[in-house]
Amino acid sequence: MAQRTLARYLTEEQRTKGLIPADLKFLIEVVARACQAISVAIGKGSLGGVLGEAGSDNVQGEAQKKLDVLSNEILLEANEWGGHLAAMASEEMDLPHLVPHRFPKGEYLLTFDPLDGSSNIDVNVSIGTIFSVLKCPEGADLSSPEAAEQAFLQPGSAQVAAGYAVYGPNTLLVLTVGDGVVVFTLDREQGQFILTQENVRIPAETKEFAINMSNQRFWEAPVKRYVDEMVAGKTGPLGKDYNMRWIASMVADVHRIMSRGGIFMYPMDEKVRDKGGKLRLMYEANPMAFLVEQAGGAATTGRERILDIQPAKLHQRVPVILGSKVEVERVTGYHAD
Ligand code: AHM
Ligand code: MG
Repeated sequence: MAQRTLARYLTEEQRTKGLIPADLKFLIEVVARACQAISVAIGKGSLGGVLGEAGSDNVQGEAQKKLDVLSNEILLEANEWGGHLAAMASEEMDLPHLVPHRFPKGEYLLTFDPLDGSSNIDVNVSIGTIFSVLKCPEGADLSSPEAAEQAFLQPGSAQVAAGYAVYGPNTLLVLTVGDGVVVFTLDREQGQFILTQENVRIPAETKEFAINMSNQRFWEAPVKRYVDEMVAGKTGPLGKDYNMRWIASMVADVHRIMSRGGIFMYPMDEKVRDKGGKLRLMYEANPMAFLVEQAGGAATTGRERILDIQPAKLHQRVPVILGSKVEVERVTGYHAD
């Protein structure tokens, strides 16, 4: 059977289900091309002179790597001329990026973490790009970057598409337009993303958890209890042995869960309490929560469904617990106890 490229998949989805208007199709293809360019830059590593520090800090006060900055530029440049976007926002930029006046404006808003897993960039461990697409509200004030922030402050349930690219041994694009989750693999010779998995399902039960155990002493009681119970194994209250994995790239950890189940937690802890959590709502938690729910999993802060949160600011942080439904519901239940 003929290979289904990303373009063909999007065209056929629109034809049969009417879910992907032309502008959204174009947007997803542009983001995918940008991810291809990022994949090429990452693939060159030291030979391309792209590793190491950029010498600057982002709005969150984190040191930027050269590849953080480069990936951000690739996504901005790819997306600003096509007429499909009203504005973009990124982990690496304080304020939204408006489409320059010389280009037409479209009806979508795009947010992204251009290169997630910063601590893994220079050590050749999987990293990724995360993105989320919203509709720009009618009459939104886009007169300045400051004013435009308001247009982005929509709950994750309003997302029309979300996805991530994972740059690992393979480069994959994992996508949802609200009709399940599909996976494309980059064919490096052809320069095309090819559909390699449809109808991704996260098993409801799991024996694998992902959490940064070095934060244990800072966790809240419900998470402490849950991890203690998992570590207690077969003879503990959960009655089974668990395995632990922590890559410290959310994209890679979530992709493992997409592939074989598991639970991922960056919960509230005393170190991050004044910031609201570690991970960012708009371009990390929301797109991942949308994907995970579309694959039959669940995503909460421990106290509420992530997709229900009404954001108060662009760079808002939240606690994140996501993955296999039974386990996410268990630890969310412990928060309610
Ligand atoms: P980043 O956006 O600066 O890369 O930070 C987000 C990353 C996630 O990918 C990952 O889950 C987490 O931070 C790792 O945190 P830690 O370094 O505490 O293990
Ligand atoms: Mg990130």
